[in-house]
Amino acid sequence: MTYLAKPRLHHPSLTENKVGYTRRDYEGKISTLCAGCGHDSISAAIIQACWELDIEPHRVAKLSGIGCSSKTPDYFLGASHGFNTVHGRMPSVLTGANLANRELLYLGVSGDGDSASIGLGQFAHAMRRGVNMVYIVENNGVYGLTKGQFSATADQGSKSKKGVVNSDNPLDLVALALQLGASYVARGFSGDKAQLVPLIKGAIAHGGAAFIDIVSPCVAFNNHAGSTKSYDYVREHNEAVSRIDFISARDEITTSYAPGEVVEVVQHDGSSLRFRKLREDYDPTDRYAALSYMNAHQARGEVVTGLLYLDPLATDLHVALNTSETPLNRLDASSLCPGAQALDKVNQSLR
Ligand SMILES: Cc1ncc(C[n+]2csc(CCOP(=O)(O)OP(=O)(O)O)c2C)c(N)n1
Ligand code: SF4
Ligand SMILES: [Mg+2]
Repeated sequence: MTYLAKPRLHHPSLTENKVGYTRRDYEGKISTLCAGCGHDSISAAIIQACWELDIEPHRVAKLSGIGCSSKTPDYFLGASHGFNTVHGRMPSVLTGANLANRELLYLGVSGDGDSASIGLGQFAHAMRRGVNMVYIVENNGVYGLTKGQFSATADQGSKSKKGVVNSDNPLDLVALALQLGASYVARGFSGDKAQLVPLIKGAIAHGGAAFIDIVSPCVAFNNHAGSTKSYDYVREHNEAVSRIDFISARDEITTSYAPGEVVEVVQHDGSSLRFRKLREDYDPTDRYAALSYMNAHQARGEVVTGLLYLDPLATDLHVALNTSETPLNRLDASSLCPGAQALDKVNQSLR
């Protein structure tokens, strides 16, 4: 059941994007997740974002840990590079791969158990180092794969399916990502594809550590009354700060806006994000204001979604380490190991 391949037949009339691929070319195997699982909607949003951005599938590396969420890279971008790592260890494997080959687009897919429990240290260091990646947490508040134990992101006072009340304080990965220096921080909802697709596109175009926490209900273990990660709860308490339109550097601008209706932020690659403010008092370029806005609204039980923070001029780990422009995996042996004389010179400079 786990490895059902999809038929490769494509209808001849399917629309191709600018690099000659149809949307089906961005799909993967048939999902074996529960029908209605939020994670499948996130896979669909990733497929749509990559197709619309004209990304060649072989330019993407998908990495994940362990969990239902971490299984999903098998269900999208079947022609991309993939690495299903150990539970909670995706960030360090992604960091290593990124350092070896800076030319791929790195997509880390994880769960709240994978990133907020066993992988919390790894999550923190990837964020603070500014690894150029899109890091997605498919957050359902439970360990879905191991049958529904509360995870570290479950809200205090929320109830399990069997009525047990969670007494622990929750850990908020968005707040942590903001504190740790991530330069693109968003929260989405798997049930709101119109919001999710531009959030993912903006993260792909971003040139630093991009983090998206996506509330993704687990229909098997955490979609009942009393859960704060259920479809009903999130729909009723969703407090979207903005609607964003993503415009790639090549797109022709066809829509016009009345002055003051949108705020436009241009990223380093020439793409731009246009924010239609839904909350007048929200400033997505102020990290600390974002944190206090979120804390205040979450204390009232609201789920704050949208692009919460963006540093359009962010740089990444390669800039910090001054690595070579040529990916390390393409340097020849003499460049990688320049010999004893070069080593002596380095040692001399440190004396
Ligand atoms: C080292 C290790 N410890 C524990 C497990 C058992 N385990 C597998 S998945 C999982 C939690 C997954 O939860 P989450 O990341 O939230 O993913 P979900 O299934 O909810 O999408 C655990 C504890 C494991 N596979 N490896
Ligand atoms: S157990 Fe939950 S998280 Fe796992 S596939 Fe089913 S609904 Fe999704
Ligand atoms: Mg989970």
